[in-house]
Amino acid sequence: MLKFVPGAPALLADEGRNPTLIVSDLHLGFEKSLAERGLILPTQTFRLLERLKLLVVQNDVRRVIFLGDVKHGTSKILLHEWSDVSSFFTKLLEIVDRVEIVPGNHDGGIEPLLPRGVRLHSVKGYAMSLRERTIFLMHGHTWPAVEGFAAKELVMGHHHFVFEARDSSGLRMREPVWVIARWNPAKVATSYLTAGKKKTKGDPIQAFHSIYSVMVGSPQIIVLPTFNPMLAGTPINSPSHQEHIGPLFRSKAIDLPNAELHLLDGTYLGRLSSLASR
Ligand SMILES: [Mn+2]
Repeated sequence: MLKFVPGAPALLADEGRNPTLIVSDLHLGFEKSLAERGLILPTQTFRLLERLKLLVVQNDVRRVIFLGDVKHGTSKILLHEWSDVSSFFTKLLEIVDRVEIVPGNHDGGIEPLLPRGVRLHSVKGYAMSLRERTIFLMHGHTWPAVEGFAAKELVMGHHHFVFEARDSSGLRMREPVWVIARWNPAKVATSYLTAGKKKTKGDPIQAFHSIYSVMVGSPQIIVLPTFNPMLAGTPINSPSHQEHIGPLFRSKAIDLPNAELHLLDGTYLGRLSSLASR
């Protein structure tokens, strides 16, 4: 069972006594890129660590899984990331047994920064068994591994979704949102087959099954808001912002009009189709 942590951009995968905490998009070291644009901010790494530790303690967590973009620098490792990222994980490992990362597009070259004991999963995601169910965990910048198409739940980050509203005087407010959606199985199968340059004649779900031996299901898709509250968001109700759109959303197989939006405190905003024009 997956539970939303009230007031926090975090999920608990409940396996009985000690649930697993799932978070995404910390972008450790993001202050550096702000400094390049003139905004000087002290390092936020250890504030984020304290937030995380609080959730660990409050929920008796023994295992933490990061759904990518743990760090901010992409192609090359920025100098200050060496010490910050390492000590972040070293300190986290002092209070939990297991720390795991499903890498995102910002996590290139992260391996040498990680202390022993941190497990790195495939960039295509990780199938987590939770009692009889499989929950597929991924970052969201790539297609999931084929086994992800059969999961009961698909959890990802990457998109940094926020809900944007304007009041009558033109003031803009943005709030991080949980996005819960479904895909059209035939459409997603077609898009994946097309992306892989496979023939798509006939029933795409059958074609997918005969090539990959996986039956495309109809998972509940959950998109995590960023754990780092200081990142710029992508307004899901404003189509002009497409910066973080991964292949799943780009394929248009996800039923966005019927996607359900919730604020971090649990407030249900409604379906996107009823909110988009505000
Ligand atoms: Mn990302």
